[in-house]
Amino acid sequence: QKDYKLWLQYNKIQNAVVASEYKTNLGGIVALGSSETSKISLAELETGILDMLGSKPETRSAIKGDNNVIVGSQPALNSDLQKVLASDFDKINNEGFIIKSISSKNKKQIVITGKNDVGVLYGVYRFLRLIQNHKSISNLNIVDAPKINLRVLNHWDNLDRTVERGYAGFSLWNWQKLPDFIDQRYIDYARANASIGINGTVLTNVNANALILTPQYLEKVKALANVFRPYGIKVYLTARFSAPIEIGGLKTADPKDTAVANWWKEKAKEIYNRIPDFGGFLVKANSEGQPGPQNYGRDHIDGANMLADAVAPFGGIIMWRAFVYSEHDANDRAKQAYAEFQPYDGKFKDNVIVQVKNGAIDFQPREPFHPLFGAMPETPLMMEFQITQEYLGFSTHLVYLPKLFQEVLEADTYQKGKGSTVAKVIDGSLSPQKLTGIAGVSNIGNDLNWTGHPFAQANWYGFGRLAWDPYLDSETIADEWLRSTFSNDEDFIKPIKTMMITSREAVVNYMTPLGLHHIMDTGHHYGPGPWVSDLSRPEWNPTYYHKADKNGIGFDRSKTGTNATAQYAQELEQLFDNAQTCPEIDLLWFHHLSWDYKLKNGQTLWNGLALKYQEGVNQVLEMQNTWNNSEKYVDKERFKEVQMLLKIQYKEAKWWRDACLLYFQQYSGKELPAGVEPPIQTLEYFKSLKFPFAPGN
Ligand code: BDP
Repeated sequence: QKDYKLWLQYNKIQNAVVASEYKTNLGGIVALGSSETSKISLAELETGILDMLGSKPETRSAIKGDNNVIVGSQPALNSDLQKVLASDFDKINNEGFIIKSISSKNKKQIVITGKNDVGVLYGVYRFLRLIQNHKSISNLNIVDAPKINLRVLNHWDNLDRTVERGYAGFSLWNWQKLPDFIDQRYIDYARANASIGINGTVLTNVNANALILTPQYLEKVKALANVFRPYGIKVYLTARFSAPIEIGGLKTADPKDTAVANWWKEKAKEIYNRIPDFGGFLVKANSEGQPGPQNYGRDHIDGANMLADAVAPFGGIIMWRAFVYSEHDANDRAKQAYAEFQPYDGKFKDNVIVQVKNGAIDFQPREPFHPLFGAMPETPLMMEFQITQEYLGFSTHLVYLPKLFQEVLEADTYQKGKGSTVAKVIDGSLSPQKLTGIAGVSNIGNDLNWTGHPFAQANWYGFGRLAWDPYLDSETIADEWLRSTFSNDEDFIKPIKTMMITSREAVVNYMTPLGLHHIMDTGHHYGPGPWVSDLSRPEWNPTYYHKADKNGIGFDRSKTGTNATAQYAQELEQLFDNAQTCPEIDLLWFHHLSWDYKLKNGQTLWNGLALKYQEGVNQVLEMQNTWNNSEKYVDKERFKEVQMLLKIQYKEAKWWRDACLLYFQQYSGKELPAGVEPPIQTLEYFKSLKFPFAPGN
């Protein structure tokens, strides 16, 4: 099946001119090094070239003749090569690589190297991608290295193999059969991740189960770590804060209790005995009912630092999440993480990194960047994106997320003046940090195509690419992905790339335009539910977020409201505070405005909102047309799949539009403007729809 191969299709190159350049340059392979990782590099290069060119280059044991690809790490290169590449090596870190055409003794060669074997492996994947994308390899000079240290997937996978917010089947980890049975999928998973530079995986759900820390499960984790290691991937686990009680037999999990601290120290030792390169723990504490230090009157610093001490002797780290909000603070959920964490700046141990979601609420189709970015200069902050589409149509809707990720990374925090982008916060260039990191909540499951929607593979791919280089353009990433996954035909690439890029704004338009947020139906977060108002916690209700009434709509977070704007740098505070200067994409995030409020284009807010919903629907229709025109470039199976999914997306975009507009219309009391299609069903009908078995709940 084609989609199983992800972006590593290695399609046979049909264009003879293109192929001949490659054949000329790829006379032989000289592979230096004998580690597991080196073997993977060589095997990948051989299959990649064989599949794409139809013949395998000669394997040469020494550099003989010309047109060789020399693959090996810096220490494995001969002294001549080391000298020639010395200044390039100075430019890269441990995971970087160099791909360079060189002439030595009048002989042309291509060298793929790095400081260690994993760097070389990354170089091999980059090199193969050049060929996949039909780029010239005649005169190469690529020196590249990741800008962020920790590039990790967060699997919200439970031990029973269900996946929280997972829409691509069950968990890949077959705990029942581990450690003795190694599913080929584990290897294919590691390979796919290595090909985009992902170097860590948190195997378990942030809503953690302490059992994973018992010896029986640690044996299984060790087996996975052994599979992933040669691909440069470290394993991490989530630590349930109450584990000392649940599996340790202690009476408390108080971080200031010596027995508790010792229990974690022993646990760390036990883990590192099995997995010497274990990455560390990811912790969700005192958040949505998870236990944490506050259960014992302690704070996040006490909790994080106690765990940090346990893993520090082994080089481990703690990723401590800042996703906290309390039901007892009715004021504004968007302010709570900042209010609680900002004062902790500079107080965590060196091996703690604080993991912050991209926005202050929760992975919405659009949120302004989280105000903590740039506001904790003395603390390493790690970005948390959600690759799985909890609030963006699951694996049914085509939404190209790198566009969203890029918007956040490019956002200017102004914390050190203009140009203080979020990307610079997380790569440690704004305020130097030893630890830097980025996490993506995985969208991977055991579906044959890994991610449910064939185009959701692009979100996994794009996350990896941006984790490597947060300054990349999402359009360039889409281009690479399409060429590697489908076809190099320009007549295919151009429209489909546009379709991908548009898809992000389309979902915002048909779900939550103009800054609306969290109006998804309860629990599953799939369809619209702006009417929901009866949940036990106020901030779980959509009505809490849109605040529609006859006077208008939107959440006043300006200084006349909750003053959440004050959590941003002054430049932004001023900008956001005033509805006239607030970017319209975030208007109702920051302001409650009357239905007659005039938008920049002269439309009333009601008309503008309605037209945005319609625009979203139109955009999906356009996406459908674009895809239908691409039939001749795509294999039957994937073509059909995407076609069916887009059809559902179109139907559901209309559902969103109709349900939301009918609901808001009760308050605005106004007619739909010209250009907005009349709803097909009644509000009562939309309210009656229930989804008790929606996946991932
Ligand atoms: C929310 C999800 C919930 C997660 C939580 C988290 O609805 O399933 O457990 O975030 O990130 O988006 O901890």
